[in-house]
Amino acid sequence: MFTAPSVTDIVLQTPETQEAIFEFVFDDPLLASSFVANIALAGLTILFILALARGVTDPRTKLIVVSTMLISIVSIASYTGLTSGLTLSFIEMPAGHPLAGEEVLTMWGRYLTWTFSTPFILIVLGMIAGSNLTKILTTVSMTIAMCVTGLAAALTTSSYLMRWWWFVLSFSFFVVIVYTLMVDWTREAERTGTADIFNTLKILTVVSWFGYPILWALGVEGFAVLEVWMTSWGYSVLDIVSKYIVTVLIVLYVIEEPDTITAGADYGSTLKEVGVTADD
Ligand code: RET
Repeated sequence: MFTAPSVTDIVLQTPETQEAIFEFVFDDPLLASSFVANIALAGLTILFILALARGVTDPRTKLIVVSTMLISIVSIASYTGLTSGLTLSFIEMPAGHPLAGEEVLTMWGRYLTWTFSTPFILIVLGMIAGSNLTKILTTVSMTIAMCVTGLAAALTTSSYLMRWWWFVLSFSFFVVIVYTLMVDWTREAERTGTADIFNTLKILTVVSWFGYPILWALGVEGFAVLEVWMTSWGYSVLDIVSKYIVTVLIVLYVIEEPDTITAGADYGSTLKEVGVTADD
């Protein structure tokens, strides 16, 4: 039988306003600083790239440099979304979840924006390994699939089992990425002559990327062992390694324009022999 909702029901069911979430974030200095620190670091990384890569002339090197810059550009947008309360929500966890029935803060904007940042990381790593378009596009598709299914895992409130099923789907895409990095691109980097730098980047990437599903599982999205600010700082620290540290190492390597990276003046040109002229 239908019963009219009481005033308190309506108040409880009204979604938190963006302003209320914004205030919630800034009432928790640990949470707010985990966002703001990353905006600052992403900005510094962009300035670092601009300062160091100014003189780069080779088009393939430029493509790598621009891709590294896009990682931090996406990051600024991502953390601005979180800081402003736009990409955060309180959602009610389903039965079976350790916090079942409670409203928990989910930072779903993170999973959404990784969809746009992780492809650039993989494009750069694939190019440094000297891989081909097929493998680069495969890993890019896999990471997009991983992030979108990760987003679905975080936002599913109908069933605890379905949340973990999304997690399993997302993890299976992740396995393909790890395999490509550890096997295919490692072999290709040896052939290309970039094994030294590639192996360093690969270890930093694989180790830090494994941290993300671990945090998801331990944080409020999964077993809820960690508090929200801990999960948030965890992701922020992983971002520092997987994005800014990796970017700095890449830029320091490619600005010397070694033969292992460059591909000639007409690389990527869409017209025959046009690329050989200066492009500025
Ligand atoms: C999720 C949960 C579902 C299972 C898996 C995950 C993996 C996430 C990863 C994220 C990497 C993000 C990076 C961001 C940089 O901007 C979605 C947490 C496997 C690996 C590097």
